[in-house]
Amino acid sequence: MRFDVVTIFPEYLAVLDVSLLGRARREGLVDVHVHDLRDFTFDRHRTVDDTPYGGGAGMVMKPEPWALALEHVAAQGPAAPAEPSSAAPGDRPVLLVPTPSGERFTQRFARELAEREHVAIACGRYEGIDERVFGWAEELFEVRLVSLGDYVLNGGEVAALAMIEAIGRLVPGVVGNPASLVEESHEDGLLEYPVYTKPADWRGRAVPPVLLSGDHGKVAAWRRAQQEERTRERRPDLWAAYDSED
Ligand code: 6GU
Repeated sequence: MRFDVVTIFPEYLAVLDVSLLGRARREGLVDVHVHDLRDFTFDRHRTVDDTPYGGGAGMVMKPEPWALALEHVAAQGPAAPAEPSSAAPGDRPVLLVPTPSGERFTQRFARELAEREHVAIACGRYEGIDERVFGWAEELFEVRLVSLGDYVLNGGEVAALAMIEAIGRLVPGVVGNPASLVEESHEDGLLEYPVYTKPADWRGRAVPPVLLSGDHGKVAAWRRAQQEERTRERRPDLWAAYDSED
């Protein structure tokens, strides 16, 4: 699968070269291209922002560099149509726009995106991108404004890294043992159970005896109970949604 990230801080994405995703890139499982928004400006100062209509604090990202950058990205995608307007909605690549005013990015959403061939990410800075860009981009992309949670980051880059990791690790082959993907927090609507390794007694703290019993049924029941207890205590919101399912 291919990711294209547009940002004014391309060096921010350098960490994608390391760790699991770095290996996946070298093995050709995940292809990540980073583009500098300023390469799509033509003035001496490579200007990407301007003052907001209606007044107010801060600066707004100008629409035209975004249009040029996103046209460039759409034309590079794995399934770029010769004539963009002939693309059916299902074949458009996805454009993720990280913003605290977006819909929540969840494990379910990550799973859906891991099935796509091409995901573009538009990292805004300042007070945001001129709103008209999102409507304009619908012709080329399925546009989704997404938020990681209810707090504010300075720009979309850290969110882009988080989303690329969350999506990329679900691409077959990226995580060595696929079984480790199913027994994880959020995969079944519950938080993960606690885990332990040797020694069985560590600084006076014992591993829960059931885990040493060799009784797989008992272990599974204990883990399930732990998942439920943690979810109830730490994430009442998830627990309410889970509890109302059955
Ligand atoms: Cl996705 N972007 C920004 N800029 N801030 C955020 C966020 C995203 N999610 C939470 N805060």
